[in-house]
Amino acid sequence: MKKKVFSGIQPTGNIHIGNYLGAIKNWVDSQPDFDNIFCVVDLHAITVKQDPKILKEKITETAGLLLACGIDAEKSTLFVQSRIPAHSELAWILNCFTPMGWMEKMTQFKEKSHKAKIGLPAGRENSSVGLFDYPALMAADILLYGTEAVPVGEDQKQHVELARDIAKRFNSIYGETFVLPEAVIRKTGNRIMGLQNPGKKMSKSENGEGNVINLLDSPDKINSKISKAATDSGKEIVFDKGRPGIYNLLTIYEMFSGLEKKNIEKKFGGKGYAEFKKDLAELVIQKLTPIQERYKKMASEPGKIDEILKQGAEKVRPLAEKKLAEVKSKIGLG
Ligand code: AQP
Repeated sequence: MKKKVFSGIQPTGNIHIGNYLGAIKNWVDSQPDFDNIFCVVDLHAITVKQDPKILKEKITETAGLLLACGIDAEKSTLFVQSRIPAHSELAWILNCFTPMGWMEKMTQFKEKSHKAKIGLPAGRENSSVGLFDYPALMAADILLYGTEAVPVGEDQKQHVELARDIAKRFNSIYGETFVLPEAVIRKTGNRIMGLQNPGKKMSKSENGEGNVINLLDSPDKINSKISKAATDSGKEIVFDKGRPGIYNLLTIYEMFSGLEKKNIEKKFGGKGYAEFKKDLAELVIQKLTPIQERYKKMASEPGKIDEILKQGAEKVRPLAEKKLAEVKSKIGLG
């Protein structure tokens, strides 16, 4: 029996190399070994303000990019979260078993809440209850499918741990119901930082354009963004965590090239930042070009991505409904 894996991505903007190196690449590589379910988590996306027309486009684009990155619909299941109402229903039930104190400890809410706009005047009230409660929905996503492993970037580890705690609590009250999930985090690339502000993670919605390399960026854009990326006043091209700019660029190089750290340092020993950045840009362009080509081909075939998503939803629906029925019956709602 293959291990059950679930992971999701928000259609909140342009998918970037942080999402790719921290999560998607892991998902693609793990396909032969695991029983995978991947989800475009659009209900999570609406925890912050979205333009409905753009959101609709981004749902399809995100799914198309996952497929272009190598998610194979024959080996893995890909669907859109809101098409399976059991996610929302289980999230509500889990809310009622989650102590406020547990939710209040979530650092992502603290980081996002002051920027998360839902259209009210400036101030703390600008963040939605949904943003605060995001981890309960994520727990529902994971627990509905008997998930054992959740491959994510470092930023989502705390949410997976919360899902595990909620599952444990529910099981201790009602008996064995949920499988306890574990976060799977890559040793390298689990937190790709912004190019201009390497003190903050690369993010779809929170950084300026120059901070992020999007999977669909043109070669010119990639060249320009990498050439302007922050380094420092030092000269040596070495993996030194005390020099976050160059460390981040080297990590991106390591992830895309598959070379070992010591070999990368050797390759660029005695060379300057400009030469390293030029090589890095070439490497990123070389790795992203096939993804972009596959994406363009897929996007040019009307209805193809939607059909894959429809089939994915039909595959997971009975699993989700069965687990929800079990939960409802145990708590007296069935
Ligand atoms: N900078 C990052 N480095 C490594 N992994 C990352 N991930 C996100 N940013 C980085 C991982 O990508 C997966 C999908 O992320 P998400 O869309 O669910 O939401 P997020 O973590 O909030 O990502 P963003 O890009 O920062 O989106 P916004 O700006 O909309 O919040 C996750 O596994 C995540 O860990």
